[in-house]
Amino acid sequence: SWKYVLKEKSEDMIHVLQFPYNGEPPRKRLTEITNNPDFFVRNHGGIPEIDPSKYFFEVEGLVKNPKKITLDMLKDESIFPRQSTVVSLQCSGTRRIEQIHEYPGDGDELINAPWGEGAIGTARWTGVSLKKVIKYCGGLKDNGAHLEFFGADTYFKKGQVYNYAVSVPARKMKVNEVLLAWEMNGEPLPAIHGFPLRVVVMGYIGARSCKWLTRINVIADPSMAPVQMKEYLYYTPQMGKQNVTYSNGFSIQTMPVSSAIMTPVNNDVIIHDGKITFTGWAYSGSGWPERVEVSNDGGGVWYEVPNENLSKKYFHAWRTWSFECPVDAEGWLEFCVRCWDDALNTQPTYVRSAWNWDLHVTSSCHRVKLYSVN
Ligand code: MTE
Ligand code: MO
Repeated sequence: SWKYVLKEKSEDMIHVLQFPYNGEPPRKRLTEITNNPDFFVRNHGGIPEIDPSKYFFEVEGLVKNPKKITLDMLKDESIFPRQSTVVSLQCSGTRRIEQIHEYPGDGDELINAPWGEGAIGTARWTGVSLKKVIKYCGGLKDNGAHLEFFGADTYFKKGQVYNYAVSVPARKMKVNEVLLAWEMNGEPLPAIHGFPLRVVVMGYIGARSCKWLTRINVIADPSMAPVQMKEYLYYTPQMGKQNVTYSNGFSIQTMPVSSAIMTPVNNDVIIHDGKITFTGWAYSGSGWPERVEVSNDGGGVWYEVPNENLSKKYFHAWRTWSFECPVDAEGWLEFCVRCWDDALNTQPTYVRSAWNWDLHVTSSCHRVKLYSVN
């Protein structure tokens, strides 16, 4: 994978894991549309090399007319209408480092990546809605309720080799929230992001957006593959090693509302005239990020970020924001951010109320400590 990291990623990527390669950009590179070289990378195994001229994917299982579909067919606008949509992808491990600092436990994810605020990014993805592809295949059979995606990459877990595989409920496809994409921000998908074709599932955990797609299998129940059944499970905060089993975790799908401060960063010394400028992102997998608030005293008093300081609204993308926060006090101060979405969902105040055994979905208010010189 290193060859692709050098070729396709920015020099200042933070390498979170060497192999499988996992990396995130420094926070300041999280722009409204994230540049491809700055987009975080989450891999379970290696990066497969695929010849696009020989490439096809299969649609099979509980579908009326199983088919093999090549890239040329998918790009043929007389068969499939093309769609271009701005979508954020967020790994459920985003900001895991805060849970590790709270209490690392000894769950499976301990061997996993200690992500910061950068395991999320936003791109304009171009491709074809999976709904059109399923329609082309005659539609689902009556008991076809889940769509299982297979990647060309293999990975190892506990001595066994697997192909990457995950599934999403068919209703997600029916509402046009699953895209098969070959372009990322107007460029062919970089190899490291799934060339030649990947799935983009809007509003869901990044794990469902299968890269290097080889097969779509329509099934009656969620995928039995280990990534679906044994990873990306959320346990209640009371559960620990005495009582955690795969069957009592629930599968993470829609991402909750969350946000983060991108600048300044923790421990910065800020010399100012009564105002400190903050930038950040805010995202909700189930709706629109409507309101962002910043606190200058650890979550007591909240200031609303004016709407004109929030970037454009896209249904399945974050909004980046900036805010000049009033600050009178001097010395070490704790600032934090929270977002509200259009269903009035907001974030837990402290990381301990979001803590869970596998250290997923750190959606509590993001905090930075700054030294204020006024
Ligand atoms: N698809 C395949 N085939 N293999 C993988 O390891 N990782 C998933 C998902 N799709 C993965 C995959 C996870 S956990 C995430 S968060 C996203 O890809 C990350 O997408 P990116 O690397 O393009 O940012
Ligand atoms: Mo992920």
